[in-house]
Amino acid sequence: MRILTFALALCFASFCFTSCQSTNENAHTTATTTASPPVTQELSVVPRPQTIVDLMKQRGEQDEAKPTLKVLAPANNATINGATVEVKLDLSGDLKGYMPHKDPATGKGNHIHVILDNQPYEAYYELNQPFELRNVAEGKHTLRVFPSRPWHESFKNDSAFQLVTFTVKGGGDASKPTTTNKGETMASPSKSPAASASPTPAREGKDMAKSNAGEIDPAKPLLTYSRPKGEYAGADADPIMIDFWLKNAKLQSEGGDYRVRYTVDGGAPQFIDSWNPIWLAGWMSGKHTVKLELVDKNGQLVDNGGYNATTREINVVKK
Ligand SMILES: [Cu+2]
Repeated sequence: MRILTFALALCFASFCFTSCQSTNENAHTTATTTASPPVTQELSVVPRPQTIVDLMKQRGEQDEAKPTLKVLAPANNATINGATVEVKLDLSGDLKGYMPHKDPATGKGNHIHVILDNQPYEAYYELNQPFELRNVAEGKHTLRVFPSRPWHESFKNDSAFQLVTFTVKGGGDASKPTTTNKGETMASPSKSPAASASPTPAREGKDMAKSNAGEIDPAKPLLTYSRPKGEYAGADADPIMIDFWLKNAKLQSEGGDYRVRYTVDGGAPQFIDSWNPIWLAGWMSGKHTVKLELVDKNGQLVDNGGYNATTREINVVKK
């Protein structure tokens, strides 16, 4: 009887051991399965995409241009009556064939990045007619402009960048202009139904979000956020370029004290130490934030009216 009890106990213990072990294994497997997703986005800096390298070869010398951009209107320190501000630019200098123009077939081409205050830039293609900033709020504003390539990489010679300050009187929502091109729709001679009937084609322009100028000092270091912006789909979504304009500041690898810090989705900050675009690969579908900041050698933000720390939301649609 005692032997039987012992045997039973042994058997039970053995069963328990095996069963416990298998339970543990199951628990372990389950825990692992639960812990592995979601897959985290790991971005890496990759070389300039081959498609752009090939495009640059086709474009000849123009990517070596040293364009000089001048703001004819609004004049620096001008006061504009009404909510529509006409932007007129003059492009000169060593252009090597560079000229802004939208190819109607592809919808792409060289263009100027036009930035009201610290809003996302607008693309301006045909310089022979003004670009209209519509529904501009009353008060003080800055306008920043610089030439860009079809893939939105900016020209970085000193005379390419211009900044003017102006004031709008009687602007804003209350006096919203009667424009036929509202919201996201860019005025385009080829797309506007009125264009064929009208002797003067519709101007390029955009309804602007409400904003005013930051208290910026144009003589101090200024970082201008340019790209990324908006929606990226398919092949354009990977890699994605970060590009910016720097005024009155040299980065560390160019003999200066400054660094550009970028942060994606609030993650670990990374640094750019030479003034060139970078391409980041590994984006997951969905919305992302990209923050660009100008910092000193101690990692402290170098403020200039709030423009030197800018966060944009982009949307990545991978197929
Ligand atoms: Cu662009």
